[in-house]
Amino acid sequence: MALRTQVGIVGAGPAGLVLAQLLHQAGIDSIILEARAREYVQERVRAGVLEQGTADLLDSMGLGERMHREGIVHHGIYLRFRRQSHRIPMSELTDGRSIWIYGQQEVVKDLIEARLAAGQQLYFEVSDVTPHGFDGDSPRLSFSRGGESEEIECDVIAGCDGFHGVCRPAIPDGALTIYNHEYPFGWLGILARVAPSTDELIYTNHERGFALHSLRSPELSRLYVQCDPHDDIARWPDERIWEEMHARFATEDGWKLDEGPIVEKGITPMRSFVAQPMQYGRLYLAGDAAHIVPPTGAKGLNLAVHDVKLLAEALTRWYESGDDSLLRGYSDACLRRVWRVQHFSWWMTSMLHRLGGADDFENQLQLAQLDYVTTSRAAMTTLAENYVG
Ligand code: FAS
Ligand code: PHB
Repeated sequence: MALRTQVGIVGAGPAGLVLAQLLHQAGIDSIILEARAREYVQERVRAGVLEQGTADLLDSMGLGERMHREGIVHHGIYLRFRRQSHRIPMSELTDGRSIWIYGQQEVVKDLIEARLAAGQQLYFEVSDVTPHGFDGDSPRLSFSRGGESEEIECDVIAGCDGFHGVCRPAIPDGALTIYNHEYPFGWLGILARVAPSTDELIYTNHERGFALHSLRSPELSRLYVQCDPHDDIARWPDERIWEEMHARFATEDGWKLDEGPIVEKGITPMRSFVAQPMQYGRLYLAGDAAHIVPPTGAKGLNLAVHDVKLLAEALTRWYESGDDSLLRGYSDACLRRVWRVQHFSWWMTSMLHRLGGADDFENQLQLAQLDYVTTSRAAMTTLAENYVG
């Protein structure tokens, strides 16, 4: 006997979970299918910065309580180059908008808890998820759960299954235009049980490569260094990681980076990717299923949330009035923000990372750009309004 719902959602990451919550609040029924176990999804260490709009949306969904209690509001960031730090006063430049430091895994925990507490359907550890019939008006999702084959009949499928999911590849060849730009470097990220050595994020351009000092709590630091995207994490013992961090964050005034036990480390390759249009028939792609940005602009999660906010609004209008104009315009509406964010993330990445093989001329251009961004109010404001979203 097939299950029946209005919206079949593939993926319980930020995109799928926020979409399901927004639909639930609009009285629209959905089922989420997630390949991984709940523990895995909730412990995956990924994004750390919420734009003002994302934080406001969590509040509007009644899910901001723990973010307000445990999250940290930031009003600026530092750009560090030539061993000197320069603060970008983002809130001052954007009429008070700020960012929230609140880990993606915490957002996911809050959303899953709310979903299950409301008795809404979310199936973990499913397999063989396959979208069918989305080129007509009776799409279905087949999948396996506990060794049993099952099916969901729905009106619409939301592909929120990330870059390696099954929904985008299910769209017929030739229907999508793919834009893909791979960078010649990746990020080695660590989570260290030590109080952050800074009050706000530090983005560093150094001759040895980019470094970022972020944080998760008063006791937990999140740091990254630019590395070879194909490097093996086994070649990065803690001592080497800290040595590289000290070298890249060093300043003329003797600023000190405190070390602590590294509790998590990993290497993430970097790419810019867009699949358009972000819809095909009754299948709608959202988040990393449709686009990937380099994390330098702290945008991935926030862009995913923006997509599903638009998708939820479009579906709500369609169910309430039969008007499908927003659904028909979903992809175009998302892509305006996607390409703005793609450009900003590429710009931040290009300005801060030492491009392998770049000649001195290109490094001088980066430093000139950094000098301008940290001395011109107009240039600072451009960075600030893109960063806070
Ligand atoms: P997600 O990938 O988060 O979620 C997709 C979900 O679908 C996953 O739970 C997956 O298990 C599930 N799924 C996949 N295939 C499936 C299938 N066949 N059937 C059922 N379920 C399936 N962004 C930032 O802003 N800042 C950062 O610092 C940052 N760091 C990152 C580090 C790493 C290692 C990675 C991979 C990404 C990082 N990102 C960062 C980007 C990240 O935060 C994404 O933008 C964000 O997770 C996007 O959310 P979703 O679109 O929901 O995709
Ligand atoms: C993080 O805290 O994980 C983080 C912050 C800013 C970024 C990327 C990652 O640009």
